[in-house]
Amino acid sequence: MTSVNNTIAQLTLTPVGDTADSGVCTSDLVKSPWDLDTGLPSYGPGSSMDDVAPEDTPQQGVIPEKYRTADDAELDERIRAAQETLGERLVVLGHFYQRDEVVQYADFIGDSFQLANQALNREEAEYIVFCGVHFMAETADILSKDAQKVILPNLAAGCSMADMADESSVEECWEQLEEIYGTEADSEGRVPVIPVTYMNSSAALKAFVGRNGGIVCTSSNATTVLEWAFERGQRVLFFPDQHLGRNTAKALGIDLEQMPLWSPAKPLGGNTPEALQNAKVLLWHGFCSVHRRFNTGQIDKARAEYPGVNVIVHPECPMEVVDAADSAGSTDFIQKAVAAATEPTTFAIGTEINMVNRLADQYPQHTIFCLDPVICPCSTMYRIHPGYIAWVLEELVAGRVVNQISVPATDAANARVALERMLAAKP
Ligand code: CIZ
Repeated sequence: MTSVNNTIAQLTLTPVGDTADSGVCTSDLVKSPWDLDTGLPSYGPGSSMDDVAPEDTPQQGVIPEKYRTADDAELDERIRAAQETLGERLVVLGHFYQRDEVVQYADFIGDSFQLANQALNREEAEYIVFCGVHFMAETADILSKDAQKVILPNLAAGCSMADMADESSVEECWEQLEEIYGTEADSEGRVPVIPVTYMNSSAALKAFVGRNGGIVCTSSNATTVLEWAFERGQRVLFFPDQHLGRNTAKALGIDLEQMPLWSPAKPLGGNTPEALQNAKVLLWHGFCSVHRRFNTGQIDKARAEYPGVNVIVHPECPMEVVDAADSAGSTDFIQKAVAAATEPTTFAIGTEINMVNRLADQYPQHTIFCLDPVICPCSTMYRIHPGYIAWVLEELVAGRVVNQISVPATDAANARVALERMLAAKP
């Protein structure tokens, strides 16, 4: 069986497809992220390069030249030596979407749910170096013990989807919803609205849902979390990812007409009071720039070229893509689906390219390729580079903590409530 292994070798890539962004996507970031880390707020080359980054997006300062000019072998030596010196005092966590050059140093690789559990349970580690993006490091800080320090190797590793819902817009939305629905529970004790935030959101928003009776979800437990919410509320405000919200609610049998989109810049989110009265799930106008690139044309093409292909996509993809796929699920679901195939199978996968390429390498008996022929990586995940890892680790060896992610105590306490509800709601 051939392994169709997509690479990120192209430097200038023109997106295709009706839902793709209009700009040009480049993978220059792969080589030298520090060239981008001194400029204006932006997500850098990659899938979210056309998204507007908030003014206060964390920026990464310049790191010493020795890390910027070192070759792969030298960085490898430095990182491994520092890991050896720090021993049990250090744990390195890596997200599935990180590239291989990074995850090779991880003590544990997983999705945000699994990584949150690691942060909760690695009590022996003084330092948690998080190879992922900002909201994941915040979650690790919230769940870990006070004495533990969480470090994000590059502060510019954010998430454009998480930035699409900010605290003040959500508070404003909440006030409008309270005016429409009131605050009284119905005869079954269900409150008018339960806020549900996707893990891909700031700690401030996790705190918001914590203090308003809500809960966090990830793509691996969104169904369980929505069921939890409907036991306690008449409807749900779901942010920031409209697609995960819509796909999950639709699978639970909720009518599309009862899922209005909430556009934060418009009064009542752009809805009529009647539409809001009828609503079961209010979907925030947010999306993942990697996953919205997938379209049904790509699925048709895969089916035409590879009869019998098994198409698996992530639920952050648009609804019509999820509907046209054979199955949809989180990164953990995708990984398990490939691992479970006993016969050589062709898989067309709709999620971030690093994970697809890793699966293709791990399972050479299968043909595995990314549905999107234009390799447009997650720009923020790419901000983590071995050069930054070497820098933060050698600073730790020298007794200095750089790039610590520390959530203010009040937010941390409220966010923890929402996260613990999620961990407890696990099926
Ligand atoms: O939850 C995560 O880690 C993300 C971003 C996706 C997934 O499906 O695991």
